Amino acid sequence: MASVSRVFAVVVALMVVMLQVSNATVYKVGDSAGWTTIGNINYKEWAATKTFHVGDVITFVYGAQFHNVLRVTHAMYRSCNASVPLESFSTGNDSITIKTKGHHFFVCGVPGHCQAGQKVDINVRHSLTSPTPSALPSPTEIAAKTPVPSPNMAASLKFVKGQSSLLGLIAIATLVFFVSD
Ligand SMILES: *[C@@H]1O[C@H](CO)[C@@H](O)[C@H](O)[C@H]1NC(C)=O
Ligand SMILES: *[C@@H]1O[C@H](CO)[C@@H](O)[C@H](O)[C@H]1NC(C)=O
Ligand SMILES: [Cu+2]
Repeated sequence: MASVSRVFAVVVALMVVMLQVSNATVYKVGDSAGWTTIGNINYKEWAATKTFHVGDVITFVYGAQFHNVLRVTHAMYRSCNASVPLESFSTGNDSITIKTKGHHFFVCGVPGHCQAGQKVDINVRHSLTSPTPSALPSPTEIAAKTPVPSPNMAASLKFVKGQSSLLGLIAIATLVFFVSD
């Protein structure tokens, strides 16, 4: 009987960890319109409706013969002068993982396009803020059912979020070790 509840606890903990690890959201810039000058897409408005987090993926989809993606400084973003970009992308389907908090400025480097509004500011205000899914028990609830001290459990789960899946696996391994003694 005890082993059944142990297995259940491990499975639930595993699901929580996996959910936390796979919490990264993929955002397609401009949604269905993509990265374009057609239709006067307001990328400022587009970005304003999103809450970006570290680990999220920003995807630019566009015709590679018409546009490109340049990561630039704030000054370059403001002045639309991308003559010396920090990074450049040109496949037409560029996925960029956001690794730090703060502003990430992107413009199209084709003459006139940035001026026409093909520029976006991805602002990550917080790194670890998405809520835990409410359908599942909270990490502290699980901790109460296992011999793992609860503050450490909650802290480690929070730490795992936004980190690599390797850390998730380490957390699972640690859990299994404690639960199966
Ligand atoms: C754009 O920036 C570069 C490097 O900062 C500078 O040399 C150039 O004069 C600028 N061009 C314009 C049009 O402001
Ligand atoms: C862009 O690449 C992703 C995989 O990285 C793929 O799933 C998606 O279908 C591609 N989109 C287009 C429009 O090519
Ligand atoms: Cu362009």
